[in-house]
Amino acid sequence: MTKNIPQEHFLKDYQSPQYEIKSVYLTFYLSPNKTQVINHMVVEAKGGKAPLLLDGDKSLTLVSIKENNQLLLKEDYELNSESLTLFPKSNQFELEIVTEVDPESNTYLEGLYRTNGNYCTQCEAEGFRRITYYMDRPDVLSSFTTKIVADKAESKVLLSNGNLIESGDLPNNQHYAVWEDPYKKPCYLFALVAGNLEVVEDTFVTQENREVALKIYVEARNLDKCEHAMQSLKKSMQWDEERFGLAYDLDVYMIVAVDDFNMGAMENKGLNVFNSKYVLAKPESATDHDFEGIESVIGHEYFHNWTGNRITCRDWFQLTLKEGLTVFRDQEFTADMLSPDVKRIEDVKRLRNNQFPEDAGPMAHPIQPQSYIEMNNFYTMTVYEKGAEVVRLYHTLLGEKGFQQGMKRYIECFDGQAVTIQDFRQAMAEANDVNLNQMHHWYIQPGTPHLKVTKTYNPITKCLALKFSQFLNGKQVHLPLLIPVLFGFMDEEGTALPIKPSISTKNKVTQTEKGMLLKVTQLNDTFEFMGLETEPYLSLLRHFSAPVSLDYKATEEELMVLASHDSDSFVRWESIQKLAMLNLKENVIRFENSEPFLILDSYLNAFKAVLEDNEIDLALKSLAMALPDVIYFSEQYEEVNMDAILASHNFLKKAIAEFFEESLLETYQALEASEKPKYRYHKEDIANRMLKNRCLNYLLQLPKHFDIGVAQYQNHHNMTDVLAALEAMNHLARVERAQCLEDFYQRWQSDNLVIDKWFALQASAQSDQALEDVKKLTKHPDFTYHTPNRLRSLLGVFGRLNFAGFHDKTGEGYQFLAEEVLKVDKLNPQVAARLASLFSQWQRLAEPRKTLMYKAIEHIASAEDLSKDVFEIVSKTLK
Ligand code: 0A1
Ligand code: ZN
Repeated sequence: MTKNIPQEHFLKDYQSPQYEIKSVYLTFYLSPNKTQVINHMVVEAKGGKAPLLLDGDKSLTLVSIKENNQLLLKEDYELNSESLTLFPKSNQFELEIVTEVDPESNTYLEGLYRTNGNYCTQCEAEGFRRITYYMDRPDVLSSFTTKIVADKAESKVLLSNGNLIESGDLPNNQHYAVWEDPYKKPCYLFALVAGNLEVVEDTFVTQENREVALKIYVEARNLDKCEHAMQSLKKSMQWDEERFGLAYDLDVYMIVAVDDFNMGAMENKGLNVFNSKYVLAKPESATDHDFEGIESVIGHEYFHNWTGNRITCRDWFQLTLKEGLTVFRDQEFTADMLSPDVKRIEDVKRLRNNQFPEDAGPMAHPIQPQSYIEMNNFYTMTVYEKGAEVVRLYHTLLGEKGFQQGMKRYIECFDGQAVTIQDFRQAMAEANDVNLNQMHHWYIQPGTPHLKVTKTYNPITKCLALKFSQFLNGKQVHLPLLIPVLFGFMDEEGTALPIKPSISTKNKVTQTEKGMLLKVTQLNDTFEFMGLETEPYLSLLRHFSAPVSLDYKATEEELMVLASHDSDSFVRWESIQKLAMLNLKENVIRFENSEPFLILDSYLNAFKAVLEDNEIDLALKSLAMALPDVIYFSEQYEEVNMDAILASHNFLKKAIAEFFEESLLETYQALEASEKPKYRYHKEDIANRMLKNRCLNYLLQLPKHFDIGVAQYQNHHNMTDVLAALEAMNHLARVERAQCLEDFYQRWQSDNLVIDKWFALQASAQSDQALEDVKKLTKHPDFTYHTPNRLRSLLGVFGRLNFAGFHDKTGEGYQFLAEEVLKVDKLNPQVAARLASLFSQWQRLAEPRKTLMYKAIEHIASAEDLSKDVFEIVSKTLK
């Protein structure tokens, strides 16, 4: 373990900055191994005569410092590996700091780095300090001008934030460009890109009649894959005007796609840098899922221009202020572009599979973390996705109109400022003249709330009492949460029953645009309803109206009625998933008692009803036919018996295939025959492919249908169908699978994003060979430790999705990944930390895996010179 324990930062210690940086003029002399950065600032003390502390990093080489043109001597300042402290002589002064950096050796991909020979930057959260000494904190807003000087042949294109104000040639085959950003911004939104890139251009005219030049910069070989990204950008701009009344505020919007990027994309003002995965697509090489990802990430970064850039965060503990809100906005955007019901279910699945485990594990934190060692570790599913669910609570409580009034006020009050989550809530409350103070409890407490519901029906008084009890982390000692529950009642036939709250309940129940809503505000809260002739079935948490785990013991009959008749598609989907879960859990017990598995009639009947329903949307049908994911299934247990869980899951999947073979085949063939030959990114076509490929996946559980998979692989030219065929074949080590994989590799060898899929397929194949195969693949010529996408597609997928291989009983899967984490940590701590978090569930695993995984984490923890990133994850995991 690192000898010096890294420093922890606390929200409670926040202090406003003592200095203002009025303006900053940066000059970059680009060179692969020695780039010089001249940082000229106009600084003003805000009162007092405190020392000026500038953040820095060990990767910086300090060349010189001048205060009001006077060169400072070593004794005039204090320098260490993380900061530079100055003792200014006056209240307003100019500071010129010259540093050198080495972009070529920057494998962390933070600060200024090189990717395929081009220069780019990543400054969020604290990367700007790897470029120059600065007050690297989001509440220091300044006016930036950037001059870039570079070799003409090496860097044809020179880009930074804002507007190009000057450019020209220089001696020695050099040229330059000067960019000026008219909006003040924190340094995390700074960007620079330079290199030999090509551009795809279009324009958009805003509602304010501003003509905006839209430019997507890519490497020449990718020019044919930008059409969808451009369309997505235009749709985002249009949508934000229509739904939020927000228009773009510069004359140019630039997107740059790079292959080496730690995250999805970055919202730098006017110059977004994207992981190429979220820009590049053509039907032959990208799936429906990829197309949807691009539309949503382009939307996300664009929406940040208002929620993040124009109004930013006071400090990094407020991250969910911009991220929760912007994810909510991108979710709504996708819902409006495609199908709202499908999107809602997909988002709930994502939350349950990824965020719920995080919130139940050793890294659990509130959406407003109270402390961190390495901020990059807090770009989490909790801050983003649970944060978005909390923003959605405001939306559910206030309605679309009230929410938009709140947004309007938020922007009027705080434009151009760095603010807090309280400021956002205040705007929402004031604009609607309501008190929302209780909402704060969602921000400061970790854990997925459990909402237990007990129903008491009195056949004489015809009265129903519903008692809601909130639990957090197993206890009832927390600050009570405000939990909005959309709900309905129905009879045994599935007919909706009237909702008549008693006098005492009336003010806690309202009719909203999303349906009837009750508000749970106490740890124990009871609601009474009158005039119910029979005991009703309960439809609760419609639309998944709060990010909670609902604990209501519905009967199988109740679930069957809800699954086919509820008016809310989320509840219909949820009910059939619950029936599947009952079946899966029953078989876990049977596995443990060495009894034969069974398939429950209730699930069979519900599945049959869905499969035979010709009215429902095909995408919803496909979602309803899917089994709960293994991750969510294992989340149901305090002690996870991996063998039992996998056996039960595999059994039920195969049993469904056997039971419904004929019908699945018929559906598959009909959809295959009706599929349009030309690919369209359109919701009906997507739904068709989704259902068809769901059927295919079941059918290939039966080896006799393997040929259908091979035929689909050979006959289709869109990646959605090609990849679905490979995925369906992936669980059987048959020669045809190997041949298709080889063919796929040969065909796509030169396309990095497709080769990522090729690695991911093999990394997720559940076979006895899995671990050996993955080990071998780390030696493959196309494997590289320098590209995060490649690391994620091989190592990330193996640890997250290869249950058989990673959780191999010998513990070798754990050891292997631990070694890989240590290798990656030397090059890219951010990615290493994400891989290290794959060990977070060790405490819940049944022996022998628990001890084996513990040992692997200990092995990481005992290494010399761990990064702060990995140190924080493993030390918290071992606690
Ligand atoms: N703000 C970006 C995500 C992002 C965060 C950190 C990064 O590097 C450490 C990169 C990107 C977003 O929400 O899209
Ligand atoms: Zn974001």
